[in-house]
Amino acid sequence: MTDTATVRADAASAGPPHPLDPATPAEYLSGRQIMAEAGLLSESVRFAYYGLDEPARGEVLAWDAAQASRPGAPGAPDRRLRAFLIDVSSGESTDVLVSLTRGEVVRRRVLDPRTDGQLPIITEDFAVAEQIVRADPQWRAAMARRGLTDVTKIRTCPLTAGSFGDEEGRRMVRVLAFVQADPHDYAWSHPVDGVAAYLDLIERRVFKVVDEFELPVPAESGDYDDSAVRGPLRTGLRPIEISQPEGPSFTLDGTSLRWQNWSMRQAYFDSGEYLVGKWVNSLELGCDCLGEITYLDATIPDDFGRPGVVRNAICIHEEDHGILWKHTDIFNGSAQSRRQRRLVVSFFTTVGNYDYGFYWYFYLDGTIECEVKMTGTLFTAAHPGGDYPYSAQVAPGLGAPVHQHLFCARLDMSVDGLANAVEEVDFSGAPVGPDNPHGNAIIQTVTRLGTESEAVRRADASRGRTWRVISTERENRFGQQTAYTLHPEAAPVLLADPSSSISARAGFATNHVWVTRYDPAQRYPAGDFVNQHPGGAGLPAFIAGDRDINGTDIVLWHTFGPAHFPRLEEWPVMPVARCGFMLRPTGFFDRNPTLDVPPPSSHC
Ligand SMILES: [Cu+2]
Repeated sequence: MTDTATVRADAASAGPPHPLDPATPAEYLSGRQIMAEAGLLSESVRFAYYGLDEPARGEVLAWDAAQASRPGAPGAPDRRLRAFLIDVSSGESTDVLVSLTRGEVVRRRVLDPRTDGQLPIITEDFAVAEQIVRADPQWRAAMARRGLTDVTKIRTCPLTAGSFGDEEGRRMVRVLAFVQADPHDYAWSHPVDGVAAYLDLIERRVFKVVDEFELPVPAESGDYDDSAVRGPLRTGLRPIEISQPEGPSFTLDGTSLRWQNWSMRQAYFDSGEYLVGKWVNSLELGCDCLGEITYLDATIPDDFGRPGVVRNAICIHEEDHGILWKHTDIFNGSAQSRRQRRLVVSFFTTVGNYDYGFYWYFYLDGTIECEVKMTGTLFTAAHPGGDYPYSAQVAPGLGAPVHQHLFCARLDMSVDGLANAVEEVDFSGAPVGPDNPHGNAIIQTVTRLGTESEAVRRADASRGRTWRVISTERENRFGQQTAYTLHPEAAPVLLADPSSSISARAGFATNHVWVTRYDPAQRYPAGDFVNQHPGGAGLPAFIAGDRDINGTDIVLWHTFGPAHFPRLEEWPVMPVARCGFMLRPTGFFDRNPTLDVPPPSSHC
């Protein structure tokens, strides 16, 4: 194999489908048929979301155990798809659950948008918004006042509306404008500030135009494809080639991925106002990924619930990761080192102006790392010049607001079985006393989090705070409970005022850690329906019962991500910024689990 070789994963596994396998095109079509027969799919109905409804963890474990003892045994959990249906003529929004196994609709709930929020933005909303806004007389007048009379040269950006009390149950977006003088122009360079069109997506009309102030449209081009903007391409970068002459060290059977002492399955789901997985990129070998790459395609349904395939959506490969361990012994003269290596499972998605890469790393020493790569372009507005605390000037008259990227990982933990508990671990200096006469001793303080309300926690970098998920049933050779530790980055939690709408709507983001009792219905940290939700859903609601989390089946939720004051160097396209967290074994193994890793070559 060479560095340009690509291996396509064989989607068909030898065994029966696993309950966590992604839905296939045939399953999407079959689910669609069931909904059509139940009268749910009129001509004006669109799919705002359509995906696998993951079976409860207990059902999956039971099925795994049954297959291990008797391969091919029956008893797979009910195979279900979940669909969010929006009738674009009436606005009726429905949450539907379909059983493929039983061939029927098993649940159908019509949402009340005032309390439940709205379904995610659908693909056609982008084109519909531009068409309607461009035709609106009041908005055209606002543009004309700024000298912008050719509306075909104005691009519109439909932003989810949030919840500020002016929505009255409408399904709506707030539309901002950017000038794109010609098809290759970079619209983000030219925001038309001070004007927002409020668009009702069901009535298909602009019901309000806010025209607050007038600032010049920034003129400088940000088109980084234009040699006049970027200058001549630099030289001197000689090729880097990565080759694995014997192929990668992992195997993929269907969605069952095995590498070293790891085994895992891939299931994906989607979330948010615009969705994330829906906008997954098709990756290109040699451009997005280098080396010995295995790709998985993704099946993504469109607005009509018809399955489409995104080629090369998920990238799986191995990476050298520098030194694993190394020591030169001053007494016995032994000098040895080992290379670290990691299995990488990743995808990239484009959500509006930003491009996000989600990377999961699995290391030889049992470490799991999640890394989010943030790139793409800054969301821009006009900048008034001078010292202005709310945004950074990145080009003349062009500002990029100070903002936060806050992600929440739902970590469905099972450390050595289902009976787990979480401990908060802080470092501190021990007080001076008979045990510590010189005041130089350092100790760890361990606090068990007993209930959901006790487990709403913030990181504390000054104490090196981590959280340890322990098995309450299994012990290591010293009788300590086996554990995995969450290492946070301790960036700020949500900085918006506690009285703000966003604070209520993104309650999950007001703390770094939450722990809940496992509940298959509690999957999304801001609740199931984020778009225009008035607030209070998700984690704050999940913990309202203050359940016992000590020695039971738990879920650990971790909020992470940076506060971002844009740099000049991030315009017009942003070099990748990274954030994430690590999970490291802590007394999970009885000693360094990588002593058996061979030296990288015979002369080492
Ligand atoms: Cu940012």
